[in-house]
Amino acid sequence: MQTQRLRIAIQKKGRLSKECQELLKRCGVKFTMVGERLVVHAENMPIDLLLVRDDDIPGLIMDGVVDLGVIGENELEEVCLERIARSEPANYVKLRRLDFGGCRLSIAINKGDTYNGPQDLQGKRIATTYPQLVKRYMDEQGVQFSTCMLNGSVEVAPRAGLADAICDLVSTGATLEANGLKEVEVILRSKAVLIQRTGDFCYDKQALINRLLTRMQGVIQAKE
Ligand code: PRT
Ligand code: ZN
Repeated sequence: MQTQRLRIAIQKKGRLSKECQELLKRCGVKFTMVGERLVVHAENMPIDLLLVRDDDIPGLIMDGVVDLGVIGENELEEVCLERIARSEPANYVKLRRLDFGGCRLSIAINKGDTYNGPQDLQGKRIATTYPQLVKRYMDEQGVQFSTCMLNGSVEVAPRAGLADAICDLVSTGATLEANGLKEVEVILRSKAVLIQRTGDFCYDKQALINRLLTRMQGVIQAKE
């Protein structure tokens, strides 16, 4: 169901939501967040904001349910690999990389363990929320491993005896430090990105996207 209004999916609550809302506001989109609403209508442009869990954003784009979305590259690439593995549509257009949400997806092991390279992970169990990205990396390295899939508390898995290593997002490194872990490999460097569904847009929608992109360019450059 195509609507005339441009649909943009953004994270409802979390590390990307504040900066994402700020960016849209600086681009001149006027809106007010009200309670637990899923859809927020912009007041001055034909734009609807869809407020969802970040995990849902890549799929909403790849299924063509929304027109634009803002998502971390880590989540985007994981979902993409997952959908390819299930033979589901996994297409999208990356419009631009944004200047927030920076982090890296890294493998970490117990501080006391020695490490000379990926081959030291041979036969080990790795706890992660990103099994597809870990598999891609380990396949590239030709190293066999097993997975321990966790959607939270990944950093406690080695201490709890659930895994030998972890692969998780890192920004300052404080969480690894607090859990007696050390970062040994960076497998992905990630930032928030603006993505678009594939397929055609009506003239007005395309013109609105172009206008938003031009403004975004200006907003981001002004900050640099
Ligand atoms: O509820 P919802 O599903 O929408 O949110 P979420 O809990 O899945 O995601 P959220 O809000 O935590 O993160 C959203 C996105 O922010 C991620 O997908 C990344 O693209 C980006 N991002 C940037 C981060 C971090 N930095 C980050 N440091 N996401 C998570 N972390 C976590 C990390 O998992 C670890 O637990 O912060 C901890 C490490 O931080 P340091 O500073 O101690 O290294
Ligand atoms: Zn999430």
